[in-house]
Amino acid sequence: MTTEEGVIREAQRQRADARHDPRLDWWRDAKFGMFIHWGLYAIPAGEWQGQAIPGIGEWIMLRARIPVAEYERLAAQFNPVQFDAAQWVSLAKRAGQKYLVITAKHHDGFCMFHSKVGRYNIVDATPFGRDPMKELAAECARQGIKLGFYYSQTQDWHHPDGDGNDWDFSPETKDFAGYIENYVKPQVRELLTNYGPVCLIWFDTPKVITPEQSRSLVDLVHQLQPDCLVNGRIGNALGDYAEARDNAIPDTLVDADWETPATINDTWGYKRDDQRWKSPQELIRKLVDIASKGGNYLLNVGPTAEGVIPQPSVERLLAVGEWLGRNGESVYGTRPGPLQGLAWGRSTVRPASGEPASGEPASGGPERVYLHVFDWPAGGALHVPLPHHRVHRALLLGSPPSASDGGATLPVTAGPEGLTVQGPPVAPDAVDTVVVLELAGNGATGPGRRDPSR
Ligand code: H79
Repeated sequence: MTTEEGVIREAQRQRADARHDPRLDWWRDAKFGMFIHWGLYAIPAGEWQGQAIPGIGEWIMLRARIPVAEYERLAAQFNPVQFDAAQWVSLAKRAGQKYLVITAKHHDGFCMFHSKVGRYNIVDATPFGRDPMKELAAECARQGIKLGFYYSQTQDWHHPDGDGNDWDFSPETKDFAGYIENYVKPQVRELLTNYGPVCLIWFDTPKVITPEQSRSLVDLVHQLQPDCLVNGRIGNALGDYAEARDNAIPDTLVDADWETPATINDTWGYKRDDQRWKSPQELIRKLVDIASKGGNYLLNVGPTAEGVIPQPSVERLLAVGEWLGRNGESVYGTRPGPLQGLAWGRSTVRPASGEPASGEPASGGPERVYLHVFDWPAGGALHVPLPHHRVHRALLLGSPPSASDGGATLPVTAGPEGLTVQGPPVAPDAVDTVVVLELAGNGATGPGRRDPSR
């Protein structure tokens, strides 16, 4: 068994130069994105011919072995009149998400964009007749959020030569190379030509794709839009950053550009009976956990066939956004903190000014270490194992910045085992109280420090 960290490190080892690629700067600072899985599978919503189909909702065609001719008929019913691009983008913004990635084509092969390569797409095959990707691209530009597309490059259960459908098509007679050349590439070209700047293409489940095919897709993306990132699931250890397994968070810091794609409940595509919603606390702590280990959190919503993002998702995203509204400084633009494996929480760090994190106000000062306290100590005395650093001051994030304000700074005492920060007896925030340590001088604190030679 390979560990999750092992998978990511292996991917990164093969592209060591990428660690400092400035094309990823915005993405490294973003930390939090919205994933949207939306397609025909939202109509059956986990149920086929009166049977509940186990597993994730967007896999229903495979799990129920639905013939292409039958599944295709869903398109004639797809009319998401409640779809409102402005609302979706606004939700992502209020949640504090900095980029949005939506399924342009998932494994079922149905194109949620207007493709000229075939008619199995939302404009040509549904009564809806609109191109939601166009509308989202316009709204993302208007509201200032980056847009990326999920595109299933290997699995396509609708295309006779795509991978995965062995109930309609015989695997022996498939021309997979022809499918990549004559279908995938023209569609990737459409996505990168017709929708303005695309921040990334999110490929998935590489399976049988060859190194040459992966390479040629990466090259095509970069040729069309040099700044467009490619995620690691293009396969064959290529791509601009590494992807953790679905819903998997590494146990330890990973020195790589990596991302965890994750669900709020269990499914990606809308599934009516999946009500196993994670709590806001769980989501906030996962975001912080991921940021503290150097990753990004791409958190999914699965809108209904009417075009509505389920209310439990909305509520949770707004709760995360509310927390970020007060504590965003400790997440956006940060790097893994000097303290890893803390019993009571996590740490992130903002490098001293002169190394500003793009998109955030320059810190204009010393290095700031953020202590994310999940489990507030009884009595409020927080032990911080940072023995070699002199702390200029400690304060609760969100309290007035003036050092003369007695309510803002917290008393710090140094001992042989580290520092003790005296906070209030009761946790100011039961989910995650952020204590800021401002380090005196040019503190070089380890994992979060950038190599000044690069
Ligand atoms: O797009 C989402 C998933 O559909 C996709 N990746 C995320 C981002 C994904 N592709 N493959 N997988 C996830 C792994 C799929 C595993 C399972 Fe199954 C699908 C388990 C149950 C359904 C395949 C079919 C394995 C068992 C039955």
